[in-house]
Amino acid sequence: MAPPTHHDPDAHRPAHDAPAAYRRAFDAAQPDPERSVVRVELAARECDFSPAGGRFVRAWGYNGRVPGPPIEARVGDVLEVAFTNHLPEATNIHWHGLRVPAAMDGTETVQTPVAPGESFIYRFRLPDAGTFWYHPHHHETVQIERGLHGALIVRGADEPVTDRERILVLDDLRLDKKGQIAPFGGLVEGHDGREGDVRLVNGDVEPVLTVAAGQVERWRVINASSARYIRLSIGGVPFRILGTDGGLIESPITVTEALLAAADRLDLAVGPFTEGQELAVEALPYSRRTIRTRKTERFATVRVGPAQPSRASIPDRLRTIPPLAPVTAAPTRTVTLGVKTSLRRGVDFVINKERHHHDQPVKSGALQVWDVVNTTLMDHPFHLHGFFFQVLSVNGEPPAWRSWEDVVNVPPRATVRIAWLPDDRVGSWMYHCHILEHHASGMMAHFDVVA
Ligand SMILES: [Cu+2]
Repeated sequence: MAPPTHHDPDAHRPAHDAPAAYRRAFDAAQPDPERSVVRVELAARECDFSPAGGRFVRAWGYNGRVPGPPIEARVGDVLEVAFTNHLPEATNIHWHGLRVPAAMDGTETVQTPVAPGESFIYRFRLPDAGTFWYHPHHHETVQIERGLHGALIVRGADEPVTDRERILVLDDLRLDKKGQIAPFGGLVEGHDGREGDVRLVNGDVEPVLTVAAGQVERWRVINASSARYIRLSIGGVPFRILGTDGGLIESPITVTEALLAAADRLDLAVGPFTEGQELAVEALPYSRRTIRTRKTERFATVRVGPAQPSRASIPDRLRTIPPLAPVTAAPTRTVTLGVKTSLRRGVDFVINKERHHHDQPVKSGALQVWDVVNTTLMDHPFHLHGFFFQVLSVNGEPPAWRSWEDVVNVPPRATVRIAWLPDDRVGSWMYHCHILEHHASGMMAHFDVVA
């Protein structure tokens, strides 16, 4: 998107009462006076797309595309999205991972869903660089699955230099015998969450990604699946993790695989390769203790073409992430992910034993240390709206490196301790499991940030 510019005085909103660590992160994001307003028009409507290059699948897309158009901007820009709903049902847009004001979070708590034929303007400043995404927060099991989701990329001033950048939105679709999106529901789907056998990269089935030999690419990977976990491998060769949900990590980490829970993002440095190499971009088996299990499955193929000169430069130090709390910090709250049997629905996914739990408010500037306790026998991707957190420990063990996250996987019977700081963005927020069927079942909670 070409960012047209005009001066916007009210976009500058200091976080005056946020404690030091968070304020530093926020100050670093203050826009310069030359910042831009990025204006985007999004319309949700029924559309056809052909993931297998043949048969058309009836879908719901933003601007007639699945996934929706990527929105690209710079830190400090103001994003203004004029949204129109041409769907046969109400919808809204949640800006996943963005530190927006509560009123712009796009949930039903803060906004009446946009009725068919109606419009709404979302407008907020982009304080952080990173790989984010947008999707409805209404009837998600159907709306996101049918194709309503897109990437939102915010670039910072000091990004590592790579030769090429790709956005890879990974998704899966469950099609019926007629090749159309299968009807929603059923016991297995309610328990496991919906997974499909058609695996998509940017709406294509197993595309070939041609990479020039000798070059290093930045891949911004988004797991837009309803429920699927992707244990990502690139032909088994090493690649570097540069960033996670909340932007760059402190130093690149070299791995041969990385797990993306549902709604997770990872920024990777991939390559260099040698000409003629062919590598499978695939999901290795990962058991999240579901009824249905999966083998290794391919998402795409990397084919390495003739060499091109490289100007890639990835420093050993990407940025500093000040720790929000010591690993030993005592929890201020326990969030318990659980299941309950239900005569009517079979099983309910709950938080603190309650469907659609109402949790206690938190105070602006008061450090939060939460134990997210999974009492169930399956994994759940925990998502906090509007704020990044740091993982302090998983079952008492500190993680190998520090990062800002808005999604963390909570393994079965595990306790994940997170720390986060509510700033001055008072209002209604929520957290929930990002397996869409679990969220819909009730594994979510509302809470307020109060002054
Ligand atoms: Cu869940």
